[in-house]
Amino acid sequence: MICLCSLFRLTLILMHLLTLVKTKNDKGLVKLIVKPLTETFCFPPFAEKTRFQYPRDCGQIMLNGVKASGVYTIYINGNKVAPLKVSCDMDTDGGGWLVFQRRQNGGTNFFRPWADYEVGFGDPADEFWIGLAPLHALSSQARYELRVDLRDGGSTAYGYYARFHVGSNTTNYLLRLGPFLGNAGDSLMYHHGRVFSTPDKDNDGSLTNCAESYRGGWWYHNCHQSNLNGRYGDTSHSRGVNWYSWKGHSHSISFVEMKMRPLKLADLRNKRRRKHTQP
Ligand SMILES: [Ca+2]
Repeated sequence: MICLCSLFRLTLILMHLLTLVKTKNDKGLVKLIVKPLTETFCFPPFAEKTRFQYPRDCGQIMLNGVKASGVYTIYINGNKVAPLKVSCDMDTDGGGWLVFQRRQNGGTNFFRPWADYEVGFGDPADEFWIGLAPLHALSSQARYELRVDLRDGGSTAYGYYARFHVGSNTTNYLLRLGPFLGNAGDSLMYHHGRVFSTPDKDNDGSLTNCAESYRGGWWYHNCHQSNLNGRYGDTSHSRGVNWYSWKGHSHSISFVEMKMRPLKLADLRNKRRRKHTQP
């Protein structure tokens, strides 16, 4: 019979057996490191495969090997004490998109005060607005691109902006955009450089209260070419979920998603694509 003392000795020997492990650092350089045998064989799936233990966006979740769209936990600025549940779109145009707004059934009220728009509301698995404060923090982590996906009556369209940033609360969440691409027409650049308004906080460029008149919170100017937080299903002029260059001001679009992705992720993908297509 093996005594307890022998078992203890055997365990100690195993723990001190070391193995050489080949790893890659962020720059892709291969290096050899020495690890205890126990670590190598007992806990490799998490320690070796998860590149970002506290992913800051859906791009890093994708780089961790996640391929399915869904709700995941991120940590803005890698801050592990502040987890945030977000919706990731891993299917559209290569994936890695963090969805920050969705309309799809009218079940969530978007005619809300400043305080709600600031912190966010709704359900990331259904209709929601992530919040202006998280949007500022998220879009300040790196350089981001923006995509707006629209769907209505079996047809789809999208708008893409090569840069997306939302300022801090001291700027009233000023919107900054880069050049447009897409087949929906550009109905957001009109709002570039504008600040956010809600029914109870009129920061727009009009004598009237745009948010009150058009039933949502937005970067209203005088007043809008897009109103993606407008009243779901409302076909009266400018009040519904509008994207003027696709469906005009009197059509409320039935499905909308707004999403952001780090530009660096697209660069990485393009580099890989170029590498694979080179003769
Ligand atoms: Ca006004």
